Amino acid sequence: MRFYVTTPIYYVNSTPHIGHAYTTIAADVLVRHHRQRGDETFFLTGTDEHASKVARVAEEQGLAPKEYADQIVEHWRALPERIDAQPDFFIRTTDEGHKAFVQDFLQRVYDNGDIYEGTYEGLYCVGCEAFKTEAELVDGKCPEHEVEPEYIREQNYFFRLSAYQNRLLELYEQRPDFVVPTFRANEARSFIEQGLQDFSISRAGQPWGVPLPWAPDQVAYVWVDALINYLSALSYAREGENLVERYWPEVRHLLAKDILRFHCVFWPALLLSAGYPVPKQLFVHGYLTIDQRKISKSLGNVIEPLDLVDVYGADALRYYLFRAARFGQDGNASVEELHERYERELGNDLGNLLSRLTALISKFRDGKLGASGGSGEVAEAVAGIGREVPARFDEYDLTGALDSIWDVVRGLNRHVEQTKPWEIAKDESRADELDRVLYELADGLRAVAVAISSFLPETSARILTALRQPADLAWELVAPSRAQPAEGIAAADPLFPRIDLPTAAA
Ligand code: ME8
Repeated sequence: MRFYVTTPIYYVNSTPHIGHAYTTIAADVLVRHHRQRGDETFFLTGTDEHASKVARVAEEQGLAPKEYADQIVEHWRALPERIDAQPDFFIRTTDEGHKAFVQDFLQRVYDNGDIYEGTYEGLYCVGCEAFKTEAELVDGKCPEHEVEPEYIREQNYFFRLSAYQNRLLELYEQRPDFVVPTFRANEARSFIEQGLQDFSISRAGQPWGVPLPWAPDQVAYVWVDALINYLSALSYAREGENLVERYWPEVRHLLAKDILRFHCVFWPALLLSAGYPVPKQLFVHGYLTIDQRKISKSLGNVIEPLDLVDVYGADALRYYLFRAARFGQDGNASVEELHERYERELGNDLGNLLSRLTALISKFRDGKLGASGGSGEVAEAVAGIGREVPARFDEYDLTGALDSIWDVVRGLNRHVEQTKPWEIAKDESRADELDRVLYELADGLRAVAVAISSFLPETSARILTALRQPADLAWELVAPSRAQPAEGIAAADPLFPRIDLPTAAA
């Protein structure tokens, strides 16, 4: 199996915030999980640079747009590493390889007769980088950015989106899981059913962008330029190789609901026109809010995700974001809740389990773990997540995957309380029983470490090391009785040490 996942490419008019980290982490969790299943994976993220708002910020700073982008892109390049994400390629829309591909793509659409010249007269929201109709405004303002759009009149080129209405409806008819969750597919479909208007695919008024091959005095509309990244990257990410055939048919786009129409309507139509297959699947997640407001650069209401990572570590943030909201739905995140879950779920449920278990093995068995069969409750629970978690992942239900794994973590803690290894240890005649109980617990925690590794890569490795188990993360190992006999197990340091609630970040 092949699995190619993308994040939106982010605007460089500002620096990354937790909302961007959210999608990038989700993509990384998915990709790591699929690698565990033995899939051949590719993970793409990057930056969208040819926006008018980028040119404007550059001008405010007295820099040429490219000069400005070259500086700020370093913050974006640093994002994946700070949150322990491992993209295979980082695309910038200012890459020469991308620009050449965009020109080729647009030429194909042009040659297909889907582009015509016209006059655009109307409103444009620079925040959305989108043309707006009166009907989309609330009190004359863009509801997303809370600013009045600008009036534009210019001669430019239009894409015949209206000609694709029926083909798009057929696509949604034939592939009920083209867009997930289903309520998002319905949203896209009803937008299509209302009737599609042709849209402008070029801008005459601003020079920052990719010149149209047939009219180089105009640049490609930033959204068209940006969407093509998902395809263009495959053409030059690996020198001397074209990955388009290998990965394009397997692409899954991750995005939030703010950019649903561009991805679920405009993009498949552009691909059909240029003669490429439409994406395999799009997953549209909700917004993360703080105090019920969208965390957004334009509203000046921003949590700096890198700050939370400095305090709690990347693993804790990777975990918490899929607890704050059921992945897919909107949800509210707060530093207080992160702190509380860090202490209760990561520190107590998972961290203490490892500390207790390694202390017991060290104290009563001199750090040795013998081979012993596992059956019964713990083994069943482990076999259960071996089946259940991949099914959750196949539905992008990252929160459900965490729920399943956490049931086992809690079950293991209950098992410690019920079996009371420290009591068994008092009675020499129960030595075999103690061996069996310690093995069951260690084996269960080992399987949990493998299962949780896509969310908590660093913690997972620490647990396996503490239990003196191989670092192999193959999904087959999320099964009972796979713990290897081991020696030298010592009482482990806390996985999630106590932290003072940071006041600055709250
Ligand atoms: O739209 N909650 O870039 P962008 C959840 N350049 N996700 C959030 C979020 C929040 N509060 N804030 C941001 C663009 N995101 C275009 C995309 S793609 C061809 C071009 C995430 O910098 C989420 O994935 O505004 C959202 O769709 C994306 O960042 C928007 O990033």
